[in-house]
Amino acid sequence: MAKLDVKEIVLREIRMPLREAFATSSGREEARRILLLQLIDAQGRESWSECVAMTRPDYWPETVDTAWLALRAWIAPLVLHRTFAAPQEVHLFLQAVIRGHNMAKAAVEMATWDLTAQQQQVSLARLLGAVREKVATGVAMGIQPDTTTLVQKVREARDLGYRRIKLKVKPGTDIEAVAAVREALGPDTPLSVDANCAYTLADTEHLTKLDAFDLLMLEQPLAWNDLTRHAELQKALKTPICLDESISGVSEVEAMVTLQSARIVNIKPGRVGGLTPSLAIHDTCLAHAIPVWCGGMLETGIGRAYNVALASLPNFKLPGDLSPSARYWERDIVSPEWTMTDGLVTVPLDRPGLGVTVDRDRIDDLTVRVERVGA
Ligand code: OSB
Ligand code: MG
Repeated sequence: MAKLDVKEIVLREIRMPLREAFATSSGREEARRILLLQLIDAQGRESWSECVAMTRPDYWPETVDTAWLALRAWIAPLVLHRTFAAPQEVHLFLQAVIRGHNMAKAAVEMATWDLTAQQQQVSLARLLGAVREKVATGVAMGIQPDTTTLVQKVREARDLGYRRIKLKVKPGTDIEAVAAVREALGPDTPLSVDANCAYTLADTEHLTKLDAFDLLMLEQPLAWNDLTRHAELQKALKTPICLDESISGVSEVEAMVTLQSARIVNIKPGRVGGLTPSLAIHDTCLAHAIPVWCGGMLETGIGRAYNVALASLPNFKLPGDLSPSARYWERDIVSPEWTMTDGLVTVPLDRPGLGVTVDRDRIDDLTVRVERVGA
């Protein structure tokens, strides 16, 4: 078996304006600062990955700048001076020696999966255990200035074929907005809401009003570090709670199951520290009959490739936040760009590695800083 022998890690920051600003209960993003990695191994093979940390710590504690520091100062030096038998070993090692910094660790760990797929001449999806050639896609709709605009955007998204519509909500922009959207969509379109931690248990009675709209789920209503209160809230609600920010690994999933804090899990490989813990969460949830879906972080086509591969696994039973490139970007940094037909994205099963080619010229044009570690 080939070994993982990474000789150089290149950190690169690019800036990409979003086609449309994305507002949540906790922040607003107009242009993405994106940290990209290149890992180069002893044979000269190369893998690109994307660190999903954002500009500000309003979704998650890490940011582009803290991830850059963690990668340069601690993670890259540790990985560069060792040989690993497999990506799982990279994860175990990083997990053992560094607390937190999951998004920074994930960027390295995920690239080692791609390197392994390239060594074995298989697609990343097949290496992970793909069972489907197309994955269902939902759209995440940011908070809009008014309900009329929201309803119009939701109609457009539905007409594009999305298999599920998710609305960002916050106190004051919730029940009425959901009622208007449900009315416009009719009863058959799967609809969900995401609160990004904006409520407290004092809002329980208010949130029970959501039960009238047959929502697929209420995503992360309460604080990220509060499984106990989520269990209290879930007892009072018919609508299934889904956890996003609260799940940073298998142990939170186990606690969630014990406490009955939620019935659905959102997996973002960046948030949990990579694809190895994503697979472990996937399997744990499957064993407890808890469906999972793949979340999004407004990724470029590079991050999207990893998410699409992951979403091809059996327990990804609900549509993911896997919008095609054109939803976010004027022009993506991969070719072919990610597209969606009839609400489905095709999993590249038959190309080695990620299944897309990185557009280096485009990346060079967008780059604002580069740092090489280990060259
Ligand atoms: O809570 O799921 C979230 C985007 C950035 C940060 C957090 C979240 C999101 C999304 C997904 O809702 C948007 C997307 O990538 O399509
Ligand atoms: Mg979320």
